Amino acid sequence: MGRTAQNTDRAGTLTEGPGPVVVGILNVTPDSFSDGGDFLDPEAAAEHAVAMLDEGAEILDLGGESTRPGSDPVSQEEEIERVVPVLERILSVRPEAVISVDTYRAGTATAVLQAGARLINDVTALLGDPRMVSVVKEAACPVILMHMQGEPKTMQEEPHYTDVVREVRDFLAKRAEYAIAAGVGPENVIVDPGIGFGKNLEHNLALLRNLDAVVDLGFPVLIGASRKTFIGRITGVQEARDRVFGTVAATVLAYQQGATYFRVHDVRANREALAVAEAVLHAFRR
Ligand code: HH2
Repeated sequence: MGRTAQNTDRAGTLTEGPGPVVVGILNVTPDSFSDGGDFLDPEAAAEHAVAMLDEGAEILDLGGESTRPGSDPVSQEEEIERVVPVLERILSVRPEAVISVDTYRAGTATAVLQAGARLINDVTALLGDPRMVSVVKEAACPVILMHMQGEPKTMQEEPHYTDVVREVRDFLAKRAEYAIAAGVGPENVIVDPGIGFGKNLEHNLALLRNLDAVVDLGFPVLIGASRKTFIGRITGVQEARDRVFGTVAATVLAYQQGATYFRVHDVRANREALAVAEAVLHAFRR
């Protein structure tokens, strides 16, 4: 998955590895925190998807249920009804599009994989539905395992850690071990520290500053910082859709520390920033 390029390790040595991969976000929901309601109509959603592909998104991540703080779950039927028509429409115009679906429900995952999705993004790291692990194993598809403390409804009320970096890293190591023991190919595991999922500003910053602890697990790392509240807290930008500059800073710093996948709303801005970061990091270092 993704392009092959030369990466620079922390000692500045050139090594073979995947180039940065931009994952464009498409929320087919009425209540997502920054684009809720924008893409409920399958035609509008597919149009936005194609625009993101043209701007350089290598993967599209479709979501049919918001996981923003305070959000309520939807039924599996509703989730499938929201996502599958959009997925089919995108693939009818761009059959080569690589589509991931943001779901923790095995039934939804089965339906979307059948409809042509190629990755599953599980914000519960396979804890939300005991049948999910066999679905991704059978499909032999990549799965994103994300860390979250608590659940979306209440996760931001009082997040608490003794050592957030160690706890998140240990959780991801255990979930990857569980997936692999159940038959998921190690090459199909992607891990994600879950920026903003049961984490306050200090927790998010600690994770972004010490991302090497997660990178060192040896799995590709995905970062989802796009337009999130912590960026608004730092920059003072209230409107989520205006947080693009702060998002780009988080993307570039995470890339420099070894993250590979960047789940973002603003594809062009992040793609261009990553191209410059990649060029600088691959330049000859004396
Ligand atoms: N963040 C969101 C949703 N899904 N998945 C992964 N793997 N990592 C993330 O950081 C992540 C995610 C929340 O952002 P968004 O999709 O924009 O909003 P909402 O959950 O309100 O639909």
